[in-house]
Amino acid sequence: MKKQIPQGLYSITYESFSNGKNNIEIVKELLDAGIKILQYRDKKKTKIEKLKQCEIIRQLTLNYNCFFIVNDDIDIALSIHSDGIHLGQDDLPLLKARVIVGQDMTIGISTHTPVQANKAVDDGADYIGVGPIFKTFTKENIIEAVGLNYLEYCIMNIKIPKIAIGGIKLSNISKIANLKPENICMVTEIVGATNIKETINKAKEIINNSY
Ligand code: TZP
Ligand code: MG
Repeated sequence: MKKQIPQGLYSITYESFSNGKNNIEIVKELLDAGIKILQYRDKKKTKIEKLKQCEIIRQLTLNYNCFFIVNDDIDIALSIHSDGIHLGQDDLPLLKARVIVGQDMTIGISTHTPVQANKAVDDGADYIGVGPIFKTFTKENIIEAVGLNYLEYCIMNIKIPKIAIGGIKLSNISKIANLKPENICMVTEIVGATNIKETINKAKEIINNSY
């Protein structure tokens, strides 16, 4: 059976922005701080390096009852039995991915325009990424910010869960939280924080106060 995606803060790994800590160390901190939805994303490692980290993280996320999503690598996702896979617009198309992963695995799709969002829904996505809302230097191929308007469009028109992402910091998260997307993702603000737990607690407080 397909697992329900938890609402709230959505975390993504990014080792090179993690103050010298590796993904495993970061994930342990995230789980201890109560993160309930986590995506493994690493654009620099080899397949075998990613697999080894994902095997460890799968066990940790099971121990902490955290929903675990793998970015890009469908083969890794299947072999470690992750809860989900996240794909971008240039990855294997959703309909092809669905044939491979089956009905029970969650598929998330990054979207940047209303056309992409509606297509993701029509093709059976379980959630969409909505962004980058603000300018971000975290993504390798920097995409122009899509702005709050696109998030507003998705909130009004897209019925599956929406994950707001891109350039979101403690300083601007309330602008996002006020629109009440199901999930909000901050990448570097969390993995690069001096005190990860404190940053997560502050973000949760802002999100909770807006509901
Ligand atoms: N997809 C859209 S923006 C982004 C990804 C993976 C990176 C967001 O990182 P940050 O550090 O929260 O701006
Ligand atoms: Mg991808």
